[in-house]
Amino acid sequence: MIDLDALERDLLGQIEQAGDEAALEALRVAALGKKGSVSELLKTLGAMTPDERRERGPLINGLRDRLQGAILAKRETLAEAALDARLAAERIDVTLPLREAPETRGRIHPISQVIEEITAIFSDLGFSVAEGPDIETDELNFTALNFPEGHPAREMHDTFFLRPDNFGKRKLLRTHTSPVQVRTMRAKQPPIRVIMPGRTYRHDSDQTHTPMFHQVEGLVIDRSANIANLKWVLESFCRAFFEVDSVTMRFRPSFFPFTEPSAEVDIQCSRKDGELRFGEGTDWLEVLGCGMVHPNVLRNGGLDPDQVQGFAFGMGIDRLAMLKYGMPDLRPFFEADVRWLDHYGFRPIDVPSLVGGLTG
Ligand code: 2NL
Repeated sequence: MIDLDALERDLLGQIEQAGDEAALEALRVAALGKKGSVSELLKTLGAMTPDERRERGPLINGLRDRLQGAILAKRETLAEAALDARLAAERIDVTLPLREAPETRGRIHPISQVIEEITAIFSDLGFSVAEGPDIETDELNFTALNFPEGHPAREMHDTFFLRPDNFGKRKLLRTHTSPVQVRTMRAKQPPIRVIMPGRTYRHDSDQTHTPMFHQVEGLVIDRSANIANLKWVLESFCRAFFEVDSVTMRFRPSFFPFTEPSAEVDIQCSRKDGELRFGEGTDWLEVLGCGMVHPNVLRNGGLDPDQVQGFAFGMGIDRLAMLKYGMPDLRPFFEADVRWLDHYGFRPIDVPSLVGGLTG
């Protein structure tokens, strides 16, 4: 006859040792399942004499009940242990700083920021914004702007030319944003007050030049637009852009084929301990070029120089960004280095406006 005490010790020992719920379930099936060892023992009761059954019945049933109890208790212990392990593994430290969402994590490139600043300032002065294609015709980039055919000024621009088309006409990457001004003159009637920011291209590359750079030009045309108006517009712009109460400007005579007279404009500044300050000091910093629109350019734009006149100006955005934000080198502007952008970039919510403050 089978030793029930030994069987119970053995099974209880195994239950105690079960490492997880699957092992425990396997033990339950092996003992109490349909063909389990204890179930088989219960089946033997039927073939016993009534006396035997009276003696063995309670023993085997008792064994089954204790095993069931032990399995139930062990199952609870294992479930608790599994939950503890999961809680430990999935623990979240709520005191850690939040990772920023993409819309606040991203940075606006300084050039985009400066274009927005310039646009905000000129919008306030009543200018609208125009844009044009980067690939232009020779006619719009040069001829209409009073660069005569074969004139050395065309060479001075170090132009990138595209392959000539079937008619022998070669397009080019615009060397300045002025073609947009001609397009504007041809499309709109004066009064015209418009700025055009955009990419421009010249075959030039060193510490202070990149083959692609950014310009903004402005154009004002009406019956009486004059040099006094030009000076006021440029002074207002510089005060707003450099965020100072007053600037002293110097207009030096210069030459551009598309303006007459022409001037280059410096603003007064000081350099103390490597820090550049505007509106004071004894140094001069060149910031832009300007002039009265040449009568030939007005004519090429479909306007009558006896009826209307105007002024125009142009400046390099990249250089303005470097000056304003103290960036010593132009080249990282176009290297797409996220670490540089993290340092010099602007938060997307810092939208420049004259009421909110240009740079917050
Ligand atoms: C500079 C100087 C300038 C203009 C751009 C212009 C355009 C037309 C007619 C007349 Cl359609 N002028 N643009 C005028 C003077 C100067 O740019 O140093 N730019 C970076």
